[in-house]
Amino acid sequence: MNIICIGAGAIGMLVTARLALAGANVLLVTHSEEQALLLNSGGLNLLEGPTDNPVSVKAISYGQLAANGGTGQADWVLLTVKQKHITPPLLDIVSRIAGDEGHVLCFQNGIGHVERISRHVSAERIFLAVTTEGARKLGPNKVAHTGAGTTWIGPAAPKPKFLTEMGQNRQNLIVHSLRQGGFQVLPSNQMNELVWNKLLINSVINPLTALLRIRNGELPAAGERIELMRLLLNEGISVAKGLGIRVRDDVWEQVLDVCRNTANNHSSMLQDVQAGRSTEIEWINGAIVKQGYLLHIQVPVSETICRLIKAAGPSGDNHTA
Ligand code: KPL
Repeated sequence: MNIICIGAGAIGMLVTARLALAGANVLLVTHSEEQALLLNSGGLNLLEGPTDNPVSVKAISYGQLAANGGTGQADWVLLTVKQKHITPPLLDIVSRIAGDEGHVLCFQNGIGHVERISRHVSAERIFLAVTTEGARKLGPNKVAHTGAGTTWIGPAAPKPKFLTEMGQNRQNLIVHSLRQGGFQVLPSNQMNELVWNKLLINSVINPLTALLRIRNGELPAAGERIELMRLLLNEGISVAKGLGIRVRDDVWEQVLDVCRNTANNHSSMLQDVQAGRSTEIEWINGAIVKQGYLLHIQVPVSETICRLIKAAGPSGDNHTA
């Protein structure tokens, strides 16, 4: 089975390294040519606890992949880029390398990408992954596995009848490969619910840690912080329920658990803000605001938080999804 992983960030590098170690045929697509060269010549350093494992990987830059014209090279395209990088030119490449039968597995935080991808790849071939694996990119050829988690995989389309026989076979293959790579993987036909539950958690932790410039473990402190966490979560829950999504009863405890379990982490949004990059706010809290508007549900705190994060981003970041 041919796997092409597009996006050499923390999750893309972790997944590629583990798959390569397990003997899978995997190609990692990087943003820059320098990173591809570095990975091809020196391998990828995977830090698992105190152990530094050099892993031999194959890499190609996005530019080289765009120029080389091949179609149908991938049985699975693992899309590990951020939401903002899922652009029409990238999707043209995805659709070319997936050909008529390749399937796409999306690892993004937030929502909004499936609609964009389905303009290029037929809906029944789009799958979602929700993962609680912890990973931190330490350099262009170095990633730390900061915590073992669970990864749920299933079709993006809300109705399981969308899982065709080919989709089912392909799902079995990718689940098997990822398990061979040492990940705990669970197939699911309720990806929409899992995505929304993760979105609710991210909608609380990511913007608040980014605005307050604190680690995840420092967020649930008594007083204003807890108040803001609850206000954001309650707005998100109202919108999710308005959409008919089943929200877990213990979602508040889950938020607190994630803060505890990832206490030392800088959230991805804090990392973006600190690096002067635009953030994923539009696809997380922005999605709550957009859906709230459509459902006539007031979400004033989410609206203000979106504005504050955009104002803190590069040139007042007015990127829209
Ligand atoms: O997913 C995350 C992120 O940073 O994007 C959390 C769960 C908040 C862990 O840092």
